[in-house]
Amino acid sequence: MQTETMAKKKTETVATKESDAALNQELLHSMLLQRRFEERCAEAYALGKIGGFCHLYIGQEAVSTGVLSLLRPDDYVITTYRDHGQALARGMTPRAVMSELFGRIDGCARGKGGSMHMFDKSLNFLGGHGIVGANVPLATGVGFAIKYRGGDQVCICFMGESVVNTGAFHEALNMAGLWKLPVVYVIENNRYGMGTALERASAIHDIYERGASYNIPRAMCDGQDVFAVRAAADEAIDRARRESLPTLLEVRTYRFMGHSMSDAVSGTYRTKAELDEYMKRDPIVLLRMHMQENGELDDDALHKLDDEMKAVVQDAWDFADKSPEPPLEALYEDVLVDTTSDAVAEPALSS
Ligand SMILES: Cc1ncc(C[n+]2csc(CCOP(=O)(O)OP(=O)(O)O)c2C)c(N)n1
Ligand SMILES: [Mg+2]
Repeated sequence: MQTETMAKKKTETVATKESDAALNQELLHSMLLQRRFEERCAEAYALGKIGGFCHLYIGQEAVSTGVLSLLRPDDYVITTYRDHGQALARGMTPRAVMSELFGRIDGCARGKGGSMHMFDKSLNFLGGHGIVGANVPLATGVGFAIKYRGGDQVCICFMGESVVNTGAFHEALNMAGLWKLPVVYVIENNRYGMGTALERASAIHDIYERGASYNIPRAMCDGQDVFAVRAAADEAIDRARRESLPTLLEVRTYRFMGHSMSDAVSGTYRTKAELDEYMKRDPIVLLRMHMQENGELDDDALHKLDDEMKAVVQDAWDFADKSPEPPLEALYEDVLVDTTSDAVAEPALSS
């Protein structure tokens, strides 16, 4: 979700942003919506209302909110299967996201995509992709299309840290470096790829350094601090928009839930003590405390906002519950697109 306040403040300094109560309120709103939404997803999954895979984003909300709060409506976003939070932060309605999770016809992909395939063309939100690394070449292609058409949009490509060990990542970053494409590759380093710790899978632990191989500007920031994410993302987005240059941005974060709903919260690959330590830096608590210390938020306002978010999510649940399942014939629809049809508009060559 990008509001006027968020856009207006995007070029100001972090110090200015930190003291901006209205902006902070919007950031808190965005992050709290994602958190309350996904807590109910876990409940719905346990009740069998959501089928298939379901990967929660809880703990990483400062990344989606921090980055996407800086975008223009005509920019592009592409992501992985851990996509509910980003879909909401980009402005998809909780009703459309919940209906998709419930496999219902009012979902963004008419209930046929499910948790891993959130998509909204009107928001230039290009998924939701289940194959690790598959969205990275697509993002490079979007960056190429922007440049070819002479536009000044930016493409944000979210991925987990495991992606940097796939071949597609290297091919795509090489092309982005070579052709100077306006893509910000955001690595959400939550330290684990399923049950495998980064240190067991990667020869390099400072992942952002991988950008050096392709002469791509690179940076790293704290993913639990929404202001730090915004500051780093702002620089990368500006570089893409003004100079048409890619950035590899590593954001260090942590997931508070298991890899997916079929994985225990701490499991055998990480200890409860480690999880507890990271949970002390809950991004929502950090922002809330900052606002409380600055006198921007009191207990009443916090409870009111929280109640509002819970009501919005309850409304999404009720709406999804009432939405019909797609009919059987729908299986044959939306499979192939006729690219020769007049219905497909010719791409504009300039913005
Ligand atoms: C090509 C491919 N190989 C394996 C998988 C199975 N898989 C799903 S998620 C995942 C781990 C990805 O970890 P990471 O990129 O760090 O993202 P995170 O889940 O931590 O957000 C794997 C191996 C897959 N989906 N695609
Ligand atoms: Mg990971």
